[in-house]
Amino acid sequence: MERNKNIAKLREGYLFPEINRRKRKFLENNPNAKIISLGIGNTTEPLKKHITKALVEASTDLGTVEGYSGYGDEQGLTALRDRIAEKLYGGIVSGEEVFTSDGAKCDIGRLQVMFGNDVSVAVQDPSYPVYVDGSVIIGATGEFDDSKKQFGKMTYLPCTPENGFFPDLERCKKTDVIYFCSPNNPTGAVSTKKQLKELIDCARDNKSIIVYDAAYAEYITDKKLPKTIFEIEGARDVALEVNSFSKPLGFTGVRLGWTVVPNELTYDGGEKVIDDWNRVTCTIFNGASNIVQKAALSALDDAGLDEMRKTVGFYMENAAIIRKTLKDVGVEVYGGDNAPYIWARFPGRKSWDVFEEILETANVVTTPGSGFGPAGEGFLRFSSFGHRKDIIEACERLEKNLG
Ligand code: PL4
Repeated sequence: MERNKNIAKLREGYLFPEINRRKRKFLENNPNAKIISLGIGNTTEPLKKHITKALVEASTDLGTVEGYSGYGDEQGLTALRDRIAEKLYGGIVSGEEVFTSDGAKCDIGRLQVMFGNDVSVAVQDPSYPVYVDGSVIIGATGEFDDSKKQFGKMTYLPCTPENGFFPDLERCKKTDVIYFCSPNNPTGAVSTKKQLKELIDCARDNKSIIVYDAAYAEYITDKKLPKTIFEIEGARDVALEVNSFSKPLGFTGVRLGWTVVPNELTYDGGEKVIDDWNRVTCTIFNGASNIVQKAALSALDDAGLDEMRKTVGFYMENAAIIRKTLKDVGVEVYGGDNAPYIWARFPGRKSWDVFEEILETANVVTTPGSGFGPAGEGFLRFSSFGHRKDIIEACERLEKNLG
């Protein structure tokens, strides 16, 4: 058979494996180099006691007649759906609107399958590559325009220091699906309530659906900033939200996320999106792990929530260290105060060139901003996920080599 033509349209490799490829190549030539990664946003700290105990207990239960369970509901464990709605959304969404899953990234892929390829799509530029690359795979983006470094049928919404990382919404007036991430990966910017209201009004006026990615919501410490789009009036009519335990709990390898689809969200013809999401979920997904879902219930009791705050607090201290180091050596930095990413500008330079230079001189891996979209050119993303000693050493090396 012939290869799916859309796969051939994907640019180079997927960003994160490409970073690992370059790191491996560097190590082949410099086998003694002690590389520290501030690149991929991958959690490093061990799970905390309360959640580990819950995972062990849930596993042990499976070895008993009374505790064994096979396939569960595709939509997720009812008790967990209810607890997410109560503890993380303060009851502004209902448990029936929460669908648990094996992660936010996987849900984004399934949402793309649900929307199909006959939709127009807008993304923040820069943005998490899955929104664009997943849309490419299903054939919703048109051809890649090399001169503009973007796909022809896709609307890119530049988010730069100059516009306070909030896009000009005039540009997405004719789009069906708008991917919007806050706290943002990679810029670390968090949209205000007022900005989200503008986005919601724009979506309502243009009959767009917002896919709101809140994977870093727990990193918001400023009480004035919204943790979920559903805090904003009108959101239930135009938005759905993907979220994840990966970053607040260290579940990157354990895998557990969820998507909230409000009952009011409909297509132009009045059909309910939640019904389609239910249908897609039941058809191509078999439910999140029963062990992990049972354990996640404990993550949302008082002791679990306290552990979650500590995990987030640890990585945010790392973020403060990285941010200060870069600032002190004169680099223009953004993010890192309500998000685990620091977005650093290197004027007049190509992102991959600065990536290579820092890899060679400081043996520190970063993520090149251009990998997140054309507006990311000239920037690097620094991730705060790392052991404290590695963060401190990486910062000492950066100070020496960038200073
Ligand atoms: C590397 C905005 C990281 N191989 O773990 P999940 O699937 O629940 O959540 C993934 C996710 C969803 N939404 C946003 C994200 O930033 C992420 C994770 N991104 C990064 O460094 O940007 C991990 C990337 C991983 C990947 O491709 O996702």
